[in-house]
Amino acid sequence: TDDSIARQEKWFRDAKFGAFIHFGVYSTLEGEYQGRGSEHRYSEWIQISGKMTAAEYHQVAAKFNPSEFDADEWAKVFKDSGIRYVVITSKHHDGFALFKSMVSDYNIVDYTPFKRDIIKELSEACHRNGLKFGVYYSQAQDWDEPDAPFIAPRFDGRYKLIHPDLPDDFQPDMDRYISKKGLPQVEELVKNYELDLIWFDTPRDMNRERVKLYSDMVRKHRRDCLINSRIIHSGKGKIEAQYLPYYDYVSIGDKEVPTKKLPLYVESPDSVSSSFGYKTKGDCYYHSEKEMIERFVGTVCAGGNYLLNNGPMGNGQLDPEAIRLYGVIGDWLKVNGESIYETRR
Ligand code: JFZ
Repeated sequence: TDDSIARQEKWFRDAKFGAFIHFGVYSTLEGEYQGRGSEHRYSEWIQISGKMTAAEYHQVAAKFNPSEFDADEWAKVFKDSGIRYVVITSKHHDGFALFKSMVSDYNIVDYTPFKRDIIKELSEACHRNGLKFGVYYSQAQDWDEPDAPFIAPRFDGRYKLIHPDLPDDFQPDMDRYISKKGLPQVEELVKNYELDLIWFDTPRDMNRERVKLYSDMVRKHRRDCLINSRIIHSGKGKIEAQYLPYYDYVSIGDKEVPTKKLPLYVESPDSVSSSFGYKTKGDCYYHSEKEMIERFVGTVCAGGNYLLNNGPMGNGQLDPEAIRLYGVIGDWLKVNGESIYETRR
């Protein structure tokens, strides 16, 4: 583990405050499709909760045009709030990539009128502004790929609803998905972008071999790139030392309080609201200023990093209420930053 600590170049151990960003096709739907789906907490799950077929979702994707997106503006807002690292959804469970990909044309450059590579623009803007940059990549779950089988067991019948043209006897093959899309896209990300970390999620059906494929690919091209623990199931509340070679730090669950000795370092992912993606429909609430400060202070006082999510709007602008809540923590840091940071900037 000495080696992994060295790999981190220590920045993560004293970052304290990061910005998580859930942005994609779902951002334009704001939590509802044809009157359906708004009961789900998370607007980024609209393809499932709105019972959308892949073809319907493609139509929304083909119109995705966040013309107001300005990477430098985002980076400045984060920097002004005392944020030190940024993690954005390069591909969420819907399978749509926010980066130019040769592996699948289901990406923002090839599939939309917008045609700009958001991952490229944001990574450059972050580094220009002295922020570390990483991407979220949904490695196990891809609703656009019949082979990525997450929804098959969990959502009875949903599988055929999303992909109605699949033959009845279709057998999902997760290894085929990983070799054809997951792994080559992760290779594109680590080769083509300057990544300080990669954030995997919902590791359903991830076994040792699959995890090793992904982590070896990341390490091969970018030795210093951190990998979070959600690349693999380590058991709820339990941190298994045997999995350590595969990741560098632990992203705890939203309501999880770790009870065992923690390896290396911990990060608590959270959101300014009850959703990760931008949501205006149905039940959705933002946290109060008091809650934001309590959650932030609770995390950093336990020695962790607070990765606070915002969901930008479909037009590409940041959500004004999210900017305000980041500012609340930023103001707290202006007064108290000196006493919590080891390193100055
Ligand atoms: C997952 C995603 O399904 C969700 O859309 C979002 O990206 C979030 C950051 O990650 O949802 C989770 C995964 C794990 C927990 C909670 C929500 N957890 O362990 O408490």
